[in-house]
Amino acid sequence: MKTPTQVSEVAIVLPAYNEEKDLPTLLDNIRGTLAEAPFKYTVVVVDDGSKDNTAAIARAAAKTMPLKLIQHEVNKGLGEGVQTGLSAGRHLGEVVVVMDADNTHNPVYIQDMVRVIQEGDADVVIASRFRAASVVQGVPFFRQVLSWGCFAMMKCLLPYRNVRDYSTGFRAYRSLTLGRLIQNSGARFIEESSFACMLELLLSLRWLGARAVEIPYTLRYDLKVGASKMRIIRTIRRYFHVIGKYWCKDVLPETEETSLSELRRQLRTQA
Ligand SMILES: Nc1nc2c(ncn2[C@@H]2O[C@H](COP(=O)(O)OP(=O)(O)O)[C@@H](O)[C@H]2O)c(=O)[nH]1
Ligand SMILES: [Mg+2]
Repeated sequence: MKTPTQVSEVAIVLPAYNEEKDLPTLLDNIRGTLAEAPFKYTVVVVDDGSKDNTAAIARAAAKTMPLKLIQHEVNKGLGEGVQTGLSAGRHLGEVVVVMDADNTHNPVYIQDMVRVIQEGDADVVIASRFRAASVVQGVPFFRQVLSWGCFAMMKCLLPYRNVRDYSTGFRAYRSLTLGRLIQNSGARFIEESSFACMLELLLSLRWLGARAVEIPYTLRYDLKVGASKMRIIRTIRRYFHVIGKYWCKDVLPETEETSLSELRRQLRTQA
């Protein structure tokens, strides 16, 4: 069923930890790219206890563009950063886009993602590395193996209709769907603090029966100046934890949340 939605405002959430090297270029690009957009936007920078000038950069940018800075006093991890950003962002627009603050995700795709939600075909739109027209530049070999591994495991164990890229952070969410998620899971709707939070969030949307659509894009990892914050071994460990948890939810008889169970079962069998 289509759910066409008028989108007049969009929140762009940037979870940021020590991003002083790449954030200024990204903010300039957002300002330039969205100057003529058919919607208003607000950038939400979630500074997660950075020790560098990330917060100062965001504060200075707020004088020249619509930008809200939210700060965690101490570093809480990507999961809490994304949760804080989504919780604030859903009140600032009909759509919330989350993207890396390291200038590897080009804001030029935001309008395409918003259009898909506006046309009513999706509740979450994923900028995917695994579509025919997608290009990945500069990602280390082992990191590519990791995302392919995640894709393969998910296709076998927890397939989500239309989805190939399960672990990327570059996604757009319908705010109403985020509201449903919070209603269902509570204010702490992301439990993972590690990078596996992106997988957890997607699986909780799958569980809700949210519709996903992917668009191709070019990942410019070669533009990244700062170092990656991902702790690879920890992320792999947490992937297994998240996959195990949701796999059990899928196969074990449901003990709670029975109201939507039939709809979920139908959507899962279509996947
Ligand atoms: N809030 C928050 N964001 C983080 C943390 N660690 C990384 N990030 C952000 O998460 C995004 C992804 O991290 P990044 O280093 O780009 O990972 P990579 O692109 O996968 O190598 C970036 O926007 C980071 O600033 C953290 O501890 N807290
Ligand atoms: Mg990145």
